[in-house]
Amino acid sequence: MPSVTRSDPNIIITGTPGVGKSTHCEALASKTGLHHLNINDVVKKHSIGEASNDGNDPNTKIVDEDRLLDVIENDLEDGGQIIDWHACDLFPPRQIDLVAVIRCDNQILYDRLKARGYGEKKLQENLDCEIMEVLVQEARDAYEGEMVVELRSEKAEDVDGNVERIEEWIRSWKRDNGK
Ligand code: DAT
Repeated sequence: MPSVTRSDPNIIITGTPGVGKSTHCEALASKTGLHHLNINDVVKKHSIGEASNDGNDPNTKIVDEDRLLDVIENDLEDGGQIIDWHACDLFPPRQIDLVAVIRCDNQILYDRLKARGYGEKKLQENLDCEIMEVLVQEARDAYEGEMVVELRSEKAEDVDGNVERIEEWIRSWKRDNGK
């Protein structure tokens, strides 16, 4: 393994909208003290999202990925980032240590997205994304196999179990990297 300079790992928490990314990131950040890097907030703060032509949802943004990477470059270099975003293949593999793809049963996901007020078209697109395992495939295409884990987030206790599992992984990353 090449030696890394960051003293804490960078972890991507990804998955279809509504699966529980932010819930996991918040819980993990409060347990570990690592930083919840919410890419939605970064996009808003730096105005690097343009409204898409998708008339279905005015909030859908096309993100300028080059500018996004420029803006977060120093954070990734420092390490200790829990990256909260529904895409993962834009982040340079050399700066990423773990990719957790959050998964959720489709009926539960339907109910969560409905509760968010998603329209039928956007709802169906997101359910298709989950059924087709789009994010799992993207993660497996972009990162080495052992870096990618799938975690289910259907019940409240799933979050606790997943966070404990990632905390254990962080401890072992630190041991392996002499941190
Ligand atoms: P995301 O960030 O992937 O869009 P979220 O963290 O905002 O998802 O979660 C969407 C909703 O689902 C929110 O109301 C919290 C709820 N939720 C997420 N994971 C859950 C779980 N394991 N058990 C119960 N509710 C959960």
